[in-house]
Amino acid sequence: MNTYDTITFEHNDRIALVTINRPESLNALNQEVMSEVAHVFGEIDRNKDIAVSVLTGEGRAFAAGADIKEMQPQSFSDMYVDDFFGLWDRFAACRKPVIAAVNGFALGGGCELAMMCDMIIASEKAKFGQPEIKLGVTPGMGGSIRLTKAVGKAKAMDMVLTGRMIDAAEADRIGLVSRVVEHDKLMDEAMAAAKEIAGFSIPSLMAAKEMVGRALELPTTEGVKFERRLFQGLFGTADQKEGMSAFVEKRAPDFKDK
Ligand code: CO8
Repeated sequence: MNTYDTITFEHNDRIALVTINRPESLNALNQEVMSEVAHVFGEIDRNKDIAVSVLTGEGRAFAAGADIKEMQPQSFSDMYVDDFFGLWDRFAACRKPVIAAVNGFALGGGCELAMMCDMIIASEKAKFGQPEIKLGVTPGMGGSIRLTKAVGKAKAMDMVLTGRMIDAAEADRIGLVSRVVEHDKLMDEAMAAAKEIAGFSIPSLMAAKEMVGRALELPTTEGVKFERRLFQGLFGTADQKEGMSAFVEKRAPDFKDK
């Protein structure tokens, strides 16, 4: 078992819970957080006992962005040669479903991190924004792409050009989040969604995540073909036989992730 300094990690009953734990800086994402999150999600991907994860933040933020104090002195060559923040691609490449439980501020890189997840369940107190323009920069962790794909040009331009924060109700209205729930029930609701997902077969969950992810990248005809191949491929699993037999026999399925 690895120990981490800037995150906590636990897992039970096929569900991993990862919490960013720098509340004194509103969970600002520095390189250590990035390395630890990338590492733990690599472990989660490999761990056959984990089907789904929940990612949240300690305190009053999910994450208030990349750590401005760490970035402030960096030069272009520092950023470019080190591929600064490139490791976040490893998190985005996690093949199992990840639910962001957004408990407060999700700003800049924090909003971008939430958007790398597969579902966003937001507390009614959550706030989303891409305020980088106020710092003389722009989104840099995929926000210009993922936000535009999630909410369309009109809202993405509004958020990226003005840097204004939106509340959970607006985030829900524009399709940025999956669900908004009462603040005190956030973790219960996120864990309940995770529990539902964790009851399914890991191969089918991975296929579902992969095909919806590809839907955003591929032209429609290619996406439909990709989906069909994955769907057909699932007929090579024992869990397809079990899931469909259980339906026919009017009983609960007993999936084996095979
Ligand atoms: N970085 C570093 N420290 C932070 C950050 C941050 N992003 N956000 C908050 N903190 C720190 C504050 O400095 C403060 O520390 P201290 O007590 O030592 O002064 C502590 O957290 C608490 O914050 P505040 O006192 O400011 O709390 P408020 O409730 O008054 O305000 C806000 C909350 C509105 C969230 C405010 O903290 C804020 O505006 N934070 C910055 C938000 C922001 O601009 N985020 C975008 C950062 S840039 C970015 O994310 C780029 C991502 C792409 C990088 C890709 C690289 C390739």
